[in-house]
Amino acid sequence: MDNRNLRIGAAQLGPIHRNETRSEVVERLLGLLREAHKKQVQLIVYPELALTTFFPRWFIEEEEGLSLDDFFEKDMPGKETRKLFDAAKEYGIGFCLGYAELTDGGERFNTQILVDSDGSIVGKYRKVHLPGHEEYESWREFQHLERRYFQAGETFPTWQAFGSVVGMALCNDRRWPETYRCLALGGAELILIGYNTPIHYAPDPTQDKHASFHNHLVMQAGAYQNGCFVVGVAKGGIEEGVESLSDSCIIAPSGEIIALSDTDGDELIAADIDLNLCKNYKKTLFDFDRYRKPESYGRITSQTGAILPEET
Ligand code: CDT
Repeated sequence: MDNRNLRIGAAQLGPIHRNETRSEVVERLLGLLREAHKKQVQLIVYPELALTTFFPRWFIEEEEGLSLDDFFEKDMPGKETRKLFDAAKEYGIGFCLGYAELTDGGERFNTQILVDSDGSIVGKYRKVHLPGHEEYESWREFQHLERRYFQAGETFPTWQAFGSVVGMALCNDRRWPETYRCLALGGAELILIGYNTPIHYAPDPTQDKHASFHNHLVMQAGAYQNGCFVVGVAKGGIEEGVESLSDSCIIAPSGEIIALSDTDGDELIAADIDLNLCKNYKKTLFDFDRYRKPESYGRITSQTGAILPEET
């Protein structure tokens, strides 16, 4: 069988503060890219909304001097991000980057792109599962207004790239098994996930102490149950007073974590992955063709919430 090794990097970011300019952030991304180049990384993955602070924590209409558009990109590459595309192309490194997208038609998405080693965009994913709420909620210490600021994406596409089949997901998507299964049904062997996860979960703070465990639990299960490599990349640390989870990792199809960050700041972790390992799982225990029972899974797509049996 052909050798299908890939050296992959997860470029965790520490906090990005509100007054940090795009150019300053791009310099940080370039620093991690240079480190990746030194380590001969072929594909580097940056977090969700990697160009700005995690602005859904604010009800922006009420914030003095803040405009929602300031956090969005109209062009990709744009004036400042062009430098990242050029440098990555020069090094021959592919990358995956999350950002807030404003389309020509005025639509807003939480988006992640996959860029090939020649600098061309091969794939664009728009976040499907938008967590949080739509309106200002005064009882919260901070807001989580993704449902106000973004429109939901619709599908989980996959792409032939980097000698593999690649899929992407963003943050809250990683908690839903449907994400991984849809991507794996599109042949994904490599799933790239950026995230911003505030450790304090206001609707149920008893979950706060499990933030790290839940993060790894869902991605390790997604990798194993679908015979995929999963790369989870955080923007962590204390950003504008809100602590977010770090714990970026690279996970093998066995479900094992093979690389793990150990800081809350800008940090590159890397691993050599053998994409042929996916077959060990995809052609045995999780041989979809042989063992899946879609005729028994109708509820997955025909209903949203639970429908209880009638009481007897
Ligand atoms: N960015 C993102 O999707 N964060 C959510 C936070 C929890 S819900 C308010 C997450 O699932 O990590």
